[in-house]
Amino acid sequence: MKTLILGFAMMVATFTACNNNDDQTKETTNVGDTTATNTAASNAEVKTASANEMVTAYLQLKNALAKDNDKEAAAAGKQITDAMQKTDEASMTAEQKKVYGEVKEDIKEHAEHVSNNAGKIEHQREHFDMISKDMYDMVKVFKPTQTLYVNHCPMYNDNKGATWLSEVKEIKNPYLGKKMPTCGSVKEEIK
Ligand SMILES: [Cu+2]
Repeated sequence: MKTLILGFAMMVATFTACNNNDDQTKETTNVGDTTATNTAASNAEVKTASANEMVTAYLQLKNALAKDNDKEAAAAGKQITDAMQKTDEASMTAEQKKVYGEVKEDIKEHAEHVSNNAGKIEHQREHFDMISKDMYDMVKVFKPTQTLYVNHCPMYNDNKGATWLSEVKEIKNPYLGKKMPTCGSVKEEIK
């Protein structure tokens, strides 16, 4: 757990730097924030916890990266943050609220980077790696409506490896894409 927290601290440092290098990212984020405020107001009546919508958007992101499609990945990143706008924490159990509270800022930040980085698929994949860790924690407490498979690719990131969630048992690697579509194996089933 300590290693994980340290890891996140280091990632935050890295991504701060990455933000500063990208004026366009800032601009887009600002526009996004304004829209987000409006969306939040108009969705005040949406009562359904959007955890499942987040998972659906995450799976779209995963499938876009597996196809090497950076534009679809960017759109899916936006869908993740849109789903989060609708989240109703009052409808969550204490355990769900705790886990969601721990991961929400992190997921939001990484999803924003994914949506702001069409054209830089390797950069999107770095953020997808982080989102995948948070989504894993989430689906452990928000029972998914469909069976999810926890897959692992040992080669990504100079053989440090990375994990992702999938709705299908068949391996379609989102980290290596068409270069090595079947690299990886199923580690766990969540239902
Ligand atoms: Cu970034």
